[in-house]
Amino acid sequence: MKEKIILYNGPSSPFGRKTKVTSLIQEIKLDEKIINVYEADFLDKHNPIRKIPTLVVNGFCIIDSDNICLYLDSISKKNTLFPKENYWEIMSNTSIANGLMESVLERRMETIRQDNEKSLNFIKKQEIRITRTIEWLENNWKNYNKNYLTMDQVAIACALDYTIFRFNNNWKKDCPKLTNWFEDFINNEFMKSTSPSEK
Ligand SMILES: N[C@@H](CCC(=O)N[C@@H](CS)C(=O)NCC(=O)O)C(=O)O
Repeated sequence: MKEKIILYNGPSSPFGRKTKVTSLIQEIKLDEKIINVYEADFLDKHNPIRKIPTLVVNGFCIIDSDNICLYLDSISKKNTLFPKENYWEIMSNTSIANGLMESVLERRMETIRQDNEKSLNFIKKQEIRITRTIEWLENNWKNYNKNYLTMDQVAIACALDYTIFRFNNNWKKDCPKLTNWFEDFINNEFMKSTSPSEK
């Protein structure tokens, strides 16, 4: 049976972008619906956590960007983004990128709270984690094979671009290896066509 795949996504979610990019690289056709997750009551019946991305395949729901990427990869005929060789390194680096996305998102959500609800300590904590994580990526950088895409590269690029979108690009001046790689990687069509936007 041909799968009917719906991807509920947002205009700027880095987690959602990771899944959309995976579908483009793995040439999986899906119906992407850009929604406002904060008003998406209908999503609760599929995903009680009510987060994007959420994937619905013939009515069956797949939650969490990592699971969605694994699923899309598993039904593709293209080279896997999760090769057995280096599998755990790829998974671990992907989790580091996810953590960076999470910190940038948490920081952003806190900064837009009203002044009497905002915690400057919390914002500071996220900023320290963001800086430490990007520094770690620079210090542990390995040269990726340009001709073999892996999931961690997609996740790191989405996380860094989201950092620029919601925080700043100060990291570029201190991270030459990461910057060189990133500037090249974002020129891929699957990155250009999925840039985050406000709406
Ligand atoms: N671990 C989840 C995180 C997804 C996530 O945090 N999504 C955010 C948007 S970027 C969301 O839906 N937030 C809605 C909310 O917190 O109410 C994943 O990897 O899919």
